Amino acid sequence: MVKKNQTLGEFIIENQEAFPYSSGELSRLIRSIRLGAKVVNHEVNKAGLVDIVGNYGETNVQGEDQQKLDVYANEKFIQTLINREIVCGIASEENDDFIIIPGKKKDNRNKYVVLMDPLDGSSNIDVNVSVGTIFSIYRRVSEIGTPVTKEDFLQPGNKQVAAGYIIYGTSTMLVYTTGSGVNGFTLNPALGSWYLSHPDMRFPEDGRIYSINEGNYVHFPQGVKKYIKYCQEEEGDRPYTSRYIGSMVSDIHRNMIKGGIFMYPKSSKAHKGKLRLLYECNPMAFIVEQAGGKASDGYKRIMDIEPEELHERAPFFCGSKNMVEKAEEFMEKYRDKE
Ligand code: AHM
Ligand code: MG
Repeated sequence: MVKKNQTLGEFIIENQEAFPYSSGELSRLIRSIRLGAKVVNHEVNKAGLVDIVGNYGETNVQGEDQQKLDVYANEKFIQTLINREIVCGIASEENDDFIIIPGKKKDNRNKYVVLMDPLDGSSNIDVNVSVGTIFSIYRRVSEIGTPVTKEDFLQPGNKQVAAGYIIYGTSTMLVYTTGSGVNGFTLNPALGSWYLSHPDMRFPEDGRIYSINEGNYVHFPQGVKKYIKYCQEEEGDRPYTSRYIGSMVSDIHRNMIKGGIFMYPKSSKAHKGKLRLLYECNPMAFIVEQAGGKASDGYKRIMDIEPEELHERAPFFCGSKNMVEKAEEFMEKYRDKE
């Protein structure tokens, strides 16, 4: 039963049976992410005070500049999960390859793997704009007790057992699903406790916000261009409002509350878009669907894509069901004009 203002700890205990395979392992895993989030939150909040912003001087596997807080968040989440011996493997947007966690007694019998984007939207940190952490949890497919393999991570999104995000905004929130709805918890920084502030979050079926980087307009497929023009037309409840933070977690979080569509399509510059299927699209798609919204690559369900590589990208359209379906209609209509 969902009770507003419950702490996350109470919520996890009370809802344990609703978790898939409820052995307690997944609950421990969520608790450990909750801990990592508090540590990262503390550091993110200090970013304006201390000289922590700026590039770390390394580039990640996608050839992008890494910033100090990306590295910090990556290390903290990995450390927390390893120290608590809660998972058997981790893949992160910031690491070239996945990490095998052997377990201290060399017999790690944990069932779950975690995939994460430790700090999404990190180019926003030094301008005091919200950033987020995204995580996705799967049961391993290889034999328990053996080292994890790539196949444990290359599972389609429809196999996720849990997913969530943390948004470091005007307040810090943890929003997650274990496949039976979406709940949002707000951190009380004075007490270090998370309270259920957004029980059973629902994506409005319709919305009036469209979020896309229109600076890329000339490079977009025809279907996207036509859909943008449709959003801007004076008719019925249109024109819609354009809102784009450039921090996906924040853009989708806002749209989930107010109703809207978020798009990062492919373009003539990036033929699969920018966002990573495993660390960004799948977990957000799971949350969005669990809240009654829709997530697609413009043609088909994001969570049904069979991944081939850890760092692969996918075009991403997600949000209010009717808006995503309308965008898909345009994509289909102009499919041969891409
Ligand atoms: P990142 O993982 O390097 O931070 O990139 C992902 C972010 C998303 O949060 C956001 O939606 C997108 O990049 C913005 O990209 P752009 O600046 O191309 O619009
Ligand atoms: Mg990212």
